[in-house]
Amino acid sequence: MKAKVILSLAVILVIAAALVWKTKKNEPKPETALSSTQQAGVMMTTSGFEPAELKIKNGTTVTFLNQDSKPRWPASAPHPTHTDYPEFDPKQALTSGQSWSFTFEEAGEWRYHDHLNPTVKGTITVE
Ligand SMILES: [Cu+2]
Repeated sequence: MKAKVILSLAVILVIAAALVWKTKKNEPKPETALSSTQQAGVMMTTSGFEPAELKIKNGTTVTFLNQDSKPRWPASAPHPTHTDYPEFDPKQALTSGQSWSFTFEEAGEWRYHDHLNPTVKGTITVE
């Protein structure tokens, strides 16, 4: 009688283990899931860029959202030429509520500023 109970328990355990293994096998690999959805955001408010310092993986798309009432213009250092990373520049101001997305494809520590108010600064580190 005891042996039968132990045998039944063993069978249940084997079935449970097989089910867990099968479920795990069907899960997408974390690397695959991340590579297609690398997103980050920077808000532009009266107090500047939030966060002012951001660290991202290469290939990440950063969306700059103007939450200020005044126009804002995120752009690569140095002001006014933006030559460090020329593509990191929407080439026009973002009005209140407007956003601009840029995909960083070069590793480095990219300093930037608000072109309309160059003392407002931030840094995006691309690894
Ligand atoms: Cu500038």
